[in-house]
Amino acid sequence: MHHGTKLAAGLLAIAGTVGFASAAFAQQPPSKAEQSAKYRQSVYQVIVWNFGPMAGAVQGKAPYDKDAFAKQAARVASLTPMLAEGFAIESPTAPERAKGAKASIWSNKAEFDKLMQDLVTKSAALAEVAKSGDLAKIKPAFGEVGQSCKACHDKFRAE
Ligand code: ASC
Repeated sequence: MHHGTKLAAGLLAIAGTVGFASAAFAQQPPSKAEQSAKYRQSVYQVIVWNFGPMAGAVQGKAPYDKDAFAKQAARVASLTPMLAEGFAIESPTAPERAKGAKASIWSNKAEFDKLMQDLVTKSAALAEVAKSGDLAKIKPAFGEVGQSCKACHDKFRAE
């Protein structure tokens, strides 16, 4: 190989390595807003995972299992107070997602917080009554949680 060619090849290899390294560095860590959105979406996902089977039992589409239902209700009640943290900083959901947080959450935060607190209260009440195994009392308590979900979705969730 010609001396000049060898030098050029070496420089190219170095340039390639530097380019690769800087591309890796250019990969920015997710912003606080992105982390917040991901966090709350994760919590909602775990809530939905546990809420679905309860809905089935209440609607008579699945057998009612007292212990399973009480466990699911307790999980939901422990998760709902975690949601507010995911909305602490302004972070509307990226528009490419099918559903998500509207920007109006942050311009109307007092109303949003009130609806969120209602969910916390109603889900705690459901977890409490679920321990009884008394479906006649569980059904309306479950309905209250569903209404609470819906009230916030109607106002603050983009579809
Ligand atoms: C669900 C679910 C909701 C609520 C809501 C209740 O199972 O995913 O968002 O119930 O539809 O009205």
